[in-house]
Amino acid sequence: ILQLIAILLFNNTAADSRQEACSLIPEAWRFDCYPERGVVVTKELCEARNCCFIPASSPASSATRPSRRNGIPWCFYPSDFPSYSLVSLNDTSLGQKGTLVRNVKTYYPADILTLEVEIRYETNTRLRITDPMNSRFEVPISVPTATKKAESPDYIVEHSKEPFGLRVKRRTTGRVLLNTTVAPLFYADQFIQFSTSLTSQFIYGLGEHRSTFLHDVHWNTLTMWARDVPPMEQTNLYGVHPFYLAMEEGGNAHGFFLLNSNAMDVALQPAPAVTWRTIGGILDFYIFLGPDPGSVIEQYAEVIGYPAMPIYWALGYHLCRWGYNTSDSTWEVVKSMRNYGMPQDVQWNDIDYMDRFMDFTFDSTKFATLPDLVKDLHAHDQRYVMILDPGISSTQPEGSYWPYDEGLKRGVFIKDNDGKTLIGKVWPGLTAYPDFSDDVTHEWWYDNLQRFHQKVPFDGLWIDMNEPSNFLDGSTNGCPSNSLENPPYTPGGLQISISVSFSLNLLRVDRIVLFSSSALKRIVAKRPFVISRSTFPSQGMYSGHWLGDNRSQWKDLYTSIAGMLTFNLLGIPLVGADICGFGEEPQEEMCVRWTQLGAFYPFTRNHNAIGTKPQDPTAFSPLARTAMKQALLLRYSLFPVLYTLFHHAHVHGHTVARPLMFEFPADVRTYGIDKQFLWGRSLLVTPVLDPGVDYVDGYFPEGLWYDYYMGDSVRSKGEELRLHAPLDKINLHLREGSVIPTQAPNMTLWVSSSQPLHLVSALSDDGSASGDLFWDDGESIDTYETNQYAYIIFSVVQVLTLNYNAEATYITVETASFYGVKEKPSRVLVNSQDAQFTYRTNQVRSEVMGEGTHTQEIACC
Ligand SMILES: *[C@@H]1O[C@H](CO)[C@@H](O)[C@H](O)[C@H]1NC(C)=O
Ligand SMILES: *[C@@H]1O[C@H](CO)[C@@H](O)[C@H](O)[C@H]1NC(C)=O
Ligand SMILES: *[C@@H]1O[C@H](CO)[C@@H](O)[C@H](O)[C@H]1NC(C)=O
Ligand SMILES: *[C@@H]1O[C@H](CO)[C@@H](O)[C@H](O)[C@H]1NC(C)=O
Ligand SMILES: CC(=O)N[C@H]1CO[C@H](CO)[C@@H](O)[C@@H]1O
Repeated sequence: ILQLIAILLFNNTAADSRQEACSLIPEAWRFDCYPERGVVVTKELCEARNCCFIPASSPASSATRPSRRNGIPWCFYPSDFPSYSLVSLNDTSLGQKGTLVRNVKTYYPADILTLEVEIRYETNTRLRITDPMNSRFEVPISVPTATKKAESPDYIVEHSKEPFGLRVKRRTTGRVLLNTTVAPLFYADQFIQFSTSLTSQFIYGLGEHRSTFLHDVHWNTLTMWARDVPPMEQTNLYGVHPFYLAMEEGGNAHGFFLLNSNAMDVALQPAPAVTWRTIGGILDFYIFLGPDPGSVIEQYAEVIGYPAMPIYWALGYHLCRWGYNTSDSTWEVVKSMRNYGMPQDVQWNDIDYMDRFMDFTFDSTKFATLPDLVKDLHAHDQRYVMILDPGISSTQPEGSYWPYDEGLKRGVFIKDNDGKTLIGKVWPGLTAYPDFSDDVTHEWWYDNLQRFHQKVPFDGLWIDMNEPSNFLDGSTNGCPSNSLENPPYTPGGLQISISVSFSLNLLRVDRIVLFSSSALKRIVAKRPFVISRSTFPSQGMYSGHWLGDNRSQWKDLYTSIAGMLTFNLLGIPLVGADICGFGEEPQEEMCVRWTQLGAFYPFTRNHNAIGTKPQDPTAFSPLARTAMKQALLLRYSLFPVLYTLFHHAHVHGHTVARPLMFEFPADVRTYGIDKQFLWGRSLLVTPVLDPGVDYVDGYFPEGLWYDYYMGDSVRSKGEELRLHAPLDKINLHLREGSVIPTQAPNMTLWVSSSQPLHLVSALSDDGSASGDLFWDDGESIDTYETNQYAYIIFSVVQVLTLNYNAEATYITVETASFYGVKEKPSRVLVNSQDAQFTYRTNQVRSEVMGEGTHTQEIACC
């Protein structure tokens, strides 16, 4: 008996001290040991995992997360939870290679007990940590390979052996960018998990989600698994981008990229810390050292691939809707746009053009005049884009539908476990899905596009439903029952049909987009234009993106800015939301405000759902129409600026639509801003996002800012200013020290882009400014790579000087304006000759034409 009591006492003491150790872990640092959803985690369940159980004092608030209070997990890892240990570590030519061993199995099936880890010092600003030994699935995108260890890396890598953990520090500041010791590492066949502390609560990226630009770290789990669903909060959407940008103290920034395409959860918690939890693939990640936010994105682009240089008309105004119903009614809208002098470069069709929603067909009665419409568009220097979905109708009589018959013959369709063509369901009814991982499919896709192009000479492609979407749960045969279909852990707030989408989604690299882009390139022999709904890292090399099926609501107008900025971080700068909203009907005022903001989306398209009233600019009152026209003309006049920004995205990985924090990383007040943004470094856009107001509040970082229209200046100490914003105005400001090239706008970019330049210089206090222009024929492939482009650098130091390469001599400058000129100058000289000029307070405007075909120097002020 005595012995027994002693044992009981001893046990109690152990339990007590365990409990005490658990309670010492601060709430913000509790890493969830029971992330499975829909489970009420009891003490028994939790302790079966050897985890700490501390229920919150007040009852659980949410029915869907029954074991948390305000998100704080009740069941969390103790600090001595078993993990891997490092048993050897050797130097390699690129860094180090180590072996990790786990002695205690976890509660997930198929633990991988021995792992290798390779630490590659790839460049001074890029560290890669990967698993070199595995024979598991790896994402098939090509990434740069380093051949020798970086000589003076900006980072220091440290490790702990038992339990194994890695720490990465910034050399200059000692700041810990990564510390994986904060929670145990799991590496089972279908459950891989690791955590790290974060440098701050300022974390961005992790697309695609409907959220603010700055993520909330208060127990916020973001799921990634491409999925066809109208954007809602707290759920996985069309795109998968396991990348974040994080801020450090003092304005430094770094990036983290997990190269993994399986379904995953990314759980943020206020420590601040993050947990990555994926159900397949390998651990393979990068850290980018920046040190400023823009450099982080450049370093990320170097790995995933630089964005494509868009064909010029991609940057014009696009008009689309679902429910035009006939080619003639589509044509009517195009004509109406022309009648009102409304800029439009591209007309689109949604699925209505198809014969019973089948790819590579058009309805021969309702869309009989489609080929003529496309000819007419071309005759007006306009372009045509139509939708295509990956699903191919599988129910047509043999011999009547070439895409399916030929696809079967060539074996391009995905097969089920029994080797039969897997049949799902999309718009045309039952469908087969092409296997886009296969090169045979590539050629078949090209043949289909080529055959259709002979009937309807389209100019670009809109790829929809490529998550891929499937209206069935699984296939016509349901879902097979195996471990892939029933993983031990299922990421996601909503039930995900892992089933068939697993095999379709496994590759998760949108090869349909790659195939469409390369086929288009062969067919039209110009830069391909492809817009895709589903996205993955590296896709910016081939396509742009629209933000999906949003609604005509003020809130969606606002969240579109976050979506646009996030995709600029993710290497897909050609992005925009459906202007005026896709679902529901917009109020006129909102549609005007949305068109004004949309004029500053890198990709600007108005699109509307079926069964709703028309929302193209000509459908509104003269007042609204005029305001929309003004906004679009403004965009067209700024085309040289936008085109040059895309050049820098293509060549350097710069963002186009840019968060303020990128230009002012030392100013913490810019970190959360997602109601304003910049084009490049110097054009500040402050849209109205609320109904019934004629003003807008905007934050102006410290410095001198000029009203774009009038040249009036404001000097900000870093403060919020109230701006006048009547319905026909979007506020636009030029940052001091910038020169931007503009052109007289017209109804198509083809016409306006042949106009001479008007230069606007916004002088800084010391009278200096600079800017540049990239220019080429707008459509040939690889003009930069083959030196077929003009490039001009504008710089003002008392004199505005133009430095240009030989290809630029045909470009003419018509006028030049200078903002910030305090006194009226007595003369303005162009290439040493007196020129005409006007002066208004703060602004000199000078005629330049007539001084020869091109200009080298304008001496003003
Ligand atoms: C490191 O070197 C030791 C001794 O040569 C060897 O046993 C071990 O397997 C090596 N480890 C790795 C990860 O290559
Ligand atoms: C890393 O995390 C562990 C566990 O929380 C902590 O003990 C350690 O101090 C951290 N290391 C650094 C360098 O921050
Ligand atoms: C197109 O058809 C839909 C559904 O049949 C209808 O609701 C809509 O009004 C039609 N649109 C036009 C422009 O005729
Ligand atoms: C387009 O250019 C033509 C010819 O120069 C001009 O008459 C017309 O007014 C311009 N259109 C717009 C919308 O500025
Ligand atoms: C329903 C909804 O809001 N959808 C999208 C609309 O556009 C914004 C930004 O574009 C997206 O973030 C939303 O997810």
